[in-house]
Amino acid sequence: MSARSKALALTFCILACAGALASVACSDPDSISVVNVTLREFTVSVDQRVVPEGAVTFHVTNAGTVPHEFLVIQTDLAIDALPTDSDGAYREDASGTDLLDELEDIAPGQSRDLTIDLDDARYALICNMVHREGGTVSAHYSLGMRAALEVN
Ligand SMILES: [Cu+2]
Repeated sequence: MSARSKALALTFCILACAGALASVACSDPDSISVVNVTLREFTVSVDQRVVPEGAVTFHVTNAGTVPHEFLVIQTDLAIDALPTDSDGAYREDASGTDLLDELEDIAPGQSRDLTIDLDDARYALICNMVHREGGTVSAHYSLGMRAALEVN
């Protein structure tokens, strides 16, 4: 083998190894998706609607003026068609839904993180706070605090 072809063979090896390392890093099963969530009266907004299967960190900010909650529910139901109680709040773990985790009582201006392993499925992200004032009961879910997330 000539010196030149030896050098070429070595170069090829280094590139191949670098490529192999890069592909390992790309398919790293420990990588975490981050979804930024903003809560306010009365919406839930997300900066991503579709994320890959695996760990997902929800960075949840209450940009409103009253406390809110953040629930992650696995369901095939439409986000505005979850089972509700008479006050309009989502009935937790009702048929067709699986409440996976939640952050309770997020104060106005506060940000909190929730990390969950999510399977290939559809999810509803909602606030299930119920506000009672005088004779008026208002469920934030029914007022519009819901967003869809797809994991695949
Ligand atoms: Cu709320």
